[in-house]
Amino acid sequence: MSNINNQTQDLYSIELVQNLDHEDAATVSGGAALELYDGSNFRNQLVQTNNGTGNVGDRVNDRTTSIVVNEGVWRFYTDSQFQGVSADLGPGRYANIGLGIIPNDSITSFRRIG
Ligand SMILES: [Ca+2]
Ligand SMILES: [Ca+2]
Repeated sequence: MSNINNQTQDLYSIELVQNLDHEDAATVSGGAALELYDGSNFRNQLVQTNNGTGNVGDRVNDRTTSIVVNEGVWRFYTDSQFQGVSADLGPGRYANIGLGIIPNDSITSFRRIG
């Protein structure tokens, strides 16, 4: 019985996503252009967004350790208002940005550049 119930739920979820407009569907499926995580290997999501910001705010500031770029090229900065050390990342999954990309737990602003 539990297998049947699981299948029913999966089908319902797929139908729900298809009924949403493109932007909402992307949010439901985790498909925003950019995703920031507090932990390495994409643990503890901080933000998923399609927009840059001059200041990520206290909840997110200096916490990012891993990043998923689903779309575009983004520039990340250690200081607010696009100042400080920066690094550019195109589409890909970056499991630990502290390993040669930009210092761990430093990102304060970011914007899409391509
Ligand atoms: Ca972190
Ligand atoms: Ca910072």
